[in-house]
Amino acid sequence: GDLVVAVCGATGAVGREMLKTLEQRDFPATTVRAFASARSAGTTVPFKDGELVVEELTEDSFKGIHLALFSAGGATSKKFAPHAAKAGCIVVDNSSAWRMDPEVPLVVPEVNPDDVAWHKNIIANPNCSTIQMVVVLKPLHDAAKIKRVIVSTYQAVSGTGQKAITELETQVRQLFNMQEPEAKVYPYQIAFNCLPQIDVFSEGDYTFEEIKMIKETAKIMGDESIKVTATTVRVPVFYGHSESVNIETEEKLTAAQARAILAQAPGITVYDNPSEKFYPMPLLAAGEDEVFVGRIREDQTIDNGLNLWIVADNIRKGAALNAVQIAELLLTRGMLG
Ligand code: A2P
Ligand code: 11C
Repeated sequence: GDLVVAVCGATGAVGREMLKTLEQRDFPATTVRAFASARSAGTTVPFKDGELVVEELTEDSFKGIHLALFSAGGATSKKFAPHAAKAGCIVVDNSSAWRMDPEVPLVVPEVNPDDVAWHKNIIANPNCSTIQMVVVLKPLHDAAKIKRVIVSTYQAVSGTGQKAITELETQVRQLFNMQEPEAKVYPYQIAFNCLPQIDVFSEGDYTFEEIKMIKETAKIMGDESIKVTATTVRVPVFYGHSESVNIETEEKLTAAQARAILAQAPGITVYDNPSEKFYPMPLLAAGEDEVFVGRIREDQTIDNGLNLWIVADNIRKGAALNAVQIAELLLTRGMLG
């Protein structure tokens, strides 16, 4: 039968990647439509061998659409997703608008695929830095029960969207031309700098990005007992988030055991050979589907602890790919079309 798919926010960094991912994975849509704001209605975005004409997203856009992948910011999702859901369209939403709503499943297919079962037409895609971390934490938790996680992130500018990609590029050009770099998207210059602030400051002087990592991890893993603390940092990298992750477990896991468990787990590539200087890096992970993990070693300051270095393409596994995988899960389970 018919399977009509909409990408809402199709002109953005993630929206474009969603279209590319639908194409690359041969998602069986009969029609794909591209939506964005009135500003870009009438422009085109590349899809397959041609292009799609961008349509303005309105409350009445969802008639006849079976599935909508949203990546147009929290405010747009808050406003339009309920209209889509009401029209019988299933929304997979990449914004933070619905993630902590108890009526909305928050899904990473490698971790909690069964949570799609209870959706009410809105399913949330987690934050990119959370997704790549839980893909790795889940198999270790199943094996040895994680008690505590300490994570520090090194996040690419593409996480902020297209305008931040342009800002880093422009600042680098300005600096090489002896000009004063202009900071518009970030509060400070991002070129050749690191900003220990992602999103706004909130409770207890944690940033909202840090709070997302803490709360989303508990919801996805379905275990409130895992304690998470986070420091999230923006670095001058275009694509690929990196994370230094320290875990404390109930049971002992040696580094070799952890490596073996992760090598078997879905969605993960263990890339860990210090003697050959093999370790994950953003330049290695960019454009790839897998979550890369390396630098796996025992924490010598506690009985049961491990250190890990986790890298993934934040636009792919962190956003577009995870959303399309959720859609594929709906298809496999006969919940779509
Ligand atoms: P537009 O290009 O028309 O502004 P990014 O995260 O890369 O900044 O992209 C954000 C995406 O969300 C863009 O596709 C943008 O479209 C879209 N968007 C922003 N506001 C709205 C809105 N009110 N309705 C629909 N799409 C929106
Ligand atoms: C970043 N993690 O790298 C953010 C982007 O909640 O979906 C994604 C924000 C979100 O800036």
